[in-house]
Amino acid sequence: SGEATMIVSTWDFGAAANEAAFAAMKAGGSLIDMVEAGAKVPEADPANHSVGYGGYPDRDGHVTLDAVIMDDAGGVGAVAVLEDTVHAISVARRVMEKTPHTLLAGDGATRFAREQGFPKQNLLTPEAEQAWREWLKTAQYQPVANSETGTYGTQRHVTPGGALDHDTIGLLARDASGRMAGACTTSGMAFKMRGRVGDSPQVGAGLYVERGVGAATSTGLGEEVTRVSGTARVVASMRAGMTAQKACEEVVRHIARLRGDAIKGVQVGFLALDPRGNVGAFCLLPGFTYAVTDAAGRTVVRKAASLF
Ligand code: SD4
Repeated sequence: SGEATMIVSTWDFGAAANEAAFAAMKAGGSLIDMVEAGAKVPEADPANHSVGYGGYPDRDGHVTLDAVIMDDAGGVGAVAVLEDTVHAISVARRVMEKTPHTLLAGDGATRFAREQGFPKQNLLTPEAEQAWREWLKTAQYQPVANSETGTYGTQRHVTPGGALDHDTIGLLARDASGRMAGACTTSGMAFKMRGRVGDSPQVGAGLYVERGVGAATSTGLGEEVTRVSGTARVVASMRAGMTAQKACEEVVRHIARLRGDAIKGVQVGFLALDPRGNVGAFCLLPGFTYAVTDAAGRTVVRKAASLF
């Protein structure tokens, strides 16, 4: 059951992130500390080609990161198209804490990261560069549906069409009193256009948190989430009385109705948490998994139900 869930995150590699978030809580950290610590795990992992270091680049060969962090008291910070910095989520947190703004993008975001002392680092690993060079042979932008094999880190691969599985992390946490926070971080869709911003760093698309109501995050083809303000919609449905599960189902059905054939073969998944620790998850296509950690620190990976 979802009773007393403390941390949930997208995909099976979320389990390692949840463990880091739980450890941050045990060390006396705040909810923001927890979600930041969790998001940093895949950001630093070169085997994850969709987040941070080792992420696949845009079509011009630049790795550009999108991230957002949010609490339930109006605190929001985000970065989009951030370059040369591993921990986009930590830069997003600095935007929240040190600037009068909620989102910095592009060169300004990268410059802010340098000013804040984040080390400059090339994020393009030899492996990611090789995948990009392979992709350049056809240069077809064809995002394919994400799906999990059930083993950490093995689910991302280039398909014959040149597209690949691509998994963002969205992480939601609550404390024993029902306060909540969330984080979402990604390198976005592989081989995207330069300057493309996905759903992940946009409040109400990749992440939304509302005190006393719920929190939601998304993964999959970001344009399909941004188009409908997906996580804002999930939380609005919860405010109107739907369970976290029903709210995730409602937005997925809405996207399918709205888009019809345009979303054939496209994956979008939503994950939601309410202040009592009930979890909801739903997606367009089979294969979306999520990691759930309870108040005792036990983590399990579950498979979300899908519309198709
Ligand atoms: C994006 N939503 O940039 C992200 C990608 C993703 O699992 O979630 N992949 O569109």
